[in-house]
Amino acid sequence: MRILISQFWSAAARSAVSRALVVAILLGPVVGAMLAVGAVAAQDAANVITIDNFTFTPPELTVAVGTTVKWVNHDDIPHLVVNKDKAFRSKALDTDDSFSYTFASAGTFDYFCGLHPHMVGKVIVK
Ligand SMILES: [Cu+2]
Repeated sequence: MRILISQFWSAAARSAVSRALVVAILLGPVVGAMLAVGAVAAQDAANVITIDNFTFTPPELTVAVGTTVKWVNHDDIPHLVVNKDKAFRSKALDTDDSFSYTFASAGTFDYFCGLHPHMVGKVIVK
């Protein structure tokens, strides 16, 4: 096996082109995995509501039934996420804390901040 590998490498070393090819083959799965992780992160980002400067962004989010929505507080003061109809209620979220809720049924879910009720948002589940 060791001989096979060294033969492989000495053959690959003959030209920069084949070296590059070997690197590409070896890195392929790594790059693929990174792209896959990036895709998942992008998908998750679509279901994230950020709290910044006393504002929920986006103020209205439409998702499919079964989607988990995550709220992240970027303010340096605490906020809460409270559903008007009591389907969900977070604890006080400090800076960079998050709260997630999975919407198991369709409907319109109005919510507000339990500490600052003028902060409002809406999740529409279809
Ligand atoms: Cu608040």
